[in-house]
Amino acid sequence: MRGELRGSPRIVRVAAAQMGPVQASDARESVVSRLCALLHNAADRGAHLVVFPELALTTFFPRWFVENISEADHYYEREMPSTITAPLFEAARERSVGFSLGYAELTAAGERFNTQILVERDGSIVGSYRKVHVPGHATHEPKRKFQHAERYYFQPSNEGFGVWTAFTGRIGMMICNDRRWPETYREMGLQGVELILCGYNTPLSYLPDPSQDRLAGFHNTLVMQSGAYQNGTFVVGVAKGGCEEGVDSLAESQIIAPSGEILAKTVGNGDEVVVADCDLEWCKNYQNTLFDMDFYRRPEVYTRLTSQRGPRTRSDGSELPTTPD
Ligand code: CDV
Repeated sequence: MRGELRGSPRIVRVAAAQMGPVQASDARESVVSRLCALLHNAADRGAHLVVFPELALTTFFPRWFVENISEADHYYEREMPSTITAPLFEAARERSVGFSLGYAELTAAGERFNTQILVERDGSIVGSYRKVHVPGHATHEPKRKFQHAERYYFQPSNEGFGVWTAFTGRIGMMICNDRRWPETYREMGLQGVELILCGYNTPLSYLPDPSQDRLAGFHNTLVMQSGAYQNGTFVVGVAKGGCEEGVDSLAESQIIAPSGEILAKTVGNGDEVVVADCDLEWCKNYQNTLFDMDFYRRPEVYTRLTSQRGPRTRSDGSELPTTPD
């Protein structure tokens, strides 16, 4: 269904469907049942679109390193929908509710991506996004309490940030670490995005710099509220929170308006649904005034944004060597 929404033509009732932990021993079928229960809960509350977390079907397996990556193949999806995930697509069709879902993707060519899809209310996949900013490390770091080996398990996508016309608006996706980078939002802002969907798994303990631990919740809202306001778009951030395999992760799923205000936020760190009515017309208040990009932006003076990756100068003024691609 790609027609008008119930009620006002451009008000999308969005549900942030937060999940509590998924343990390694949890069968995929039981996780899909949990997702279906969350979707039905959202549908009962009149939602048009349900947003699930990053890597929603499995535990956050990059916390473990395996020498032979094929030992981790069972964490990846080779097709979507599959026999196991089909009930979620059927529930969506039956309730006429769309959804966005994050999962590990293993392509026929053997490529591994951290992926999120957008599914319309008729169960059809309208968009697929593969994570661009892949954090963590690519080799085993045995000194860590737990690994964050996303750069071993996933290749960074070169496809960039798509924006799809669906749910009567312009919908974009980003995954977890992407939300910390302003380029993510701007790439979509320049395509007229009105609603950005983001799943995340954010451990509360950031091993490279523990001084950031107490700020995990603050940084989460800081980046998503700024990205929303500076691009005049709704942002929906959805966590897989709670204690998963001994690692505590941030919850605090939230729906943010183009004004930067938080419209809804979860209170616990388990399976929980919060909803908000997102009037996509609200985006125009920002996109046609203060952030009228076509009128005010100065791309001719932003050349460094695409010509270099990081700073070229040290604090003493000396030049750094160029980082190879
Ligand atoms: N899954 C993630 O991308 N997690 C990252 C790490 C760095 C904690 C995040 O930005 O939240």
